[in-house]
Amino acid sequence: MRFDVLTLFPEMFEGINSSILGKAKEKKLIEINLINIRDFSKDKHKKVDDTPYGGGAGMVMRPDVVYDCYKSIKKDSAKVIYLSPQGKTLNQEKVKQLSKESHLILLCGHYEGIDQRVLDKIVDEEISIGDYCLTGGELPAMVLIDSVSRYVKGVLNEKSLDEESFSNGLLEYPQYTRPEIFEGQSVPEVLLSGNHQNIASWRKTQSENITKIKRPDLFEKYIENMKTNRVL
Ligand code: 4G1
Repeated sequence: MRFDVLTLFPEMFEGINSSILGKAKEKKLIEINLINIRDFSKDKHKKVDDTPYGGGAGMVMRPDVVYDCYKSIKKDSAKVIYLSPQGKTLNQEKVKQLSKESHLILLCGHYEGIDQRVLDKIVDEEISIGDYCLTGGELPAMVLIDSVSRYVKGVLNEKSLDEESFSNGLLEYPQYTRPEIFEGQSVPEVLLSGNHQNIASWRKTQSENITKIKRPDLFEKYIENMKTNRVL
C-alpha cells in the first residue's frame, strides 16, 4: 500500500520509522512518500501562504502551490483525502474500507487551512480524527496511516487482527502477564486454569461488562449488531 503525504512539515513523520510501521516499511509492505508542499513555491522566499481575502486572522495556504505539489505525483487510481475537521470522524469501519485501496494521497493543512478552490478540484474525501483544535493535519495523517496499515497483509500477524476487540465491536478484556503476584495482587484464577473454554467465556463476559460500563454508546451498537446478524 502506498501513501503519498502532501505536507509543509515532512519532518513530523519521522516517528513512523519506529515500531511496527518501521518494520512494515522495511519489508516494503507499505510505502510512505513525503512531499514537501514548500518545494513547489515559485516565490523567492518560498512562501506558501497568504492573508485571507475578506480579512481575518491568520494565513491561508495558496491553491496554486498545493495544486503544483499534487500534480507532481503520479495519480493512477489514487484517492485524495484531505485531513480536516470538516470530514466525517474516522472509525474502524472507515479504516477497514480505506485499507482496500492501493494508493492514498493525504493532504495536510496548516495555519487557517487551504484555499477552497484547490480543495474542490482535487479532494475526493474529507476525514477528521475528532472534534478538537489542532495546528495541522499531520498528526491526523499519521493516525490514518497507522490505523490503515494494520490491515495491510503481513503488517500484523493474522491472529492479532482477528482477536482485537474492535473486530466484534467490544472493548478489550483485561490482560495479565508475569509476575503471577504483583504488589500483593494475583492474576484471575481462571487464566491459570488451562481451561481454554472457561478462559474464552470469562474474557467475553469481561469485554461485554467493560464496554457496557465505559462505553455504553459502543455497547448499544454491539447489541443492535447481534440482533441484525442473528440467524432466524
Ligand atoms: C474548527 C482536528 C477548526 C483538527 C473546528 C481534527 C477544529 C484534520 C484535523 C479546527 C484538524 C475544529 C482533524 C482546527 C485540522 C487547518 C489546519 C485545520 C489545522 C486545522 C474542531 C485547524 N482531523 N485542524 N483547525 O483544528 O487540520 O483531521
